[in-house]
Amino acid sequence: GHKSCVIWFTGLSGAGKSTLANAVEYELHERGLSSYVLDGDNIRHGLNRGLGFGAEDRRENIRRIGEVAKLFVDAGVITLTAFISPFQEDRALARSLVADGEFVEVYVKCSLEECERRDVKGLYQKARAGEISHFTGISSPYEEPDAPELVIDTGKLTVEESVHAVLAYLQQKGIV
Ligand code: GGZ
Repeated sequence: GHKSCVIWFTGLSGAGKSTLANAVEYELHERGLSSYVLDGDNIRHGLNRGLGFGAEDRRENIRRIGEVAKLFVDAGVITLTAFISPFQEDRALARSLVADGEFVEVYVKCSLEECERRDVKGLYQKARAGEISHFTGISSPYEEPDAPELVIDTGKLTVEESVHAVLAYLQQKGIV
């Protein structure tokens, strides 16, 4: 058995949120646990199609994701979310929707320099060239979490080490 919860990954574009969320989900699935990843592929292209990247649209994006995550938790699923979620206030709202101890905020920490060096999708280059507006870290702020349950420094840890750190936390808290 396990407790359902939200594992909320936050961090810059290219920090490794989706990679880590999916790798953790794989391990939970291997252990026979019910889990699911919410990310841009299944949310911004579906439910939240039409929302952009201004502060108000990001707030609405995160609010809806928080509400969906709450429903998944009610259904007994360990729910992993991988969104930049740059604003403290919006993350706090998502946290407030579930019970104490059911929200595990994971700050996927990676310097802007490193994210920009990786530039997996070429978005930073476009943002620097002014082809993408409101780009997080370039022309839109990222507010670092004050008191996340976990900080994962993907500039220093391998994916395997990062997954291990998340699983160790979940075990320590009796979630898995
Ligand atoms: C940030 C943007 C932008 C702007 C498009 N700013 O690396 P990606 O491509 O796959 O992840 C980014 C994703 C961010 O969407 P989120 O829903 O996670 O953002 S938020 O939580 O702030 O609502 C990036 C792409 O969308 N992208 N334009 N202007 N990222």
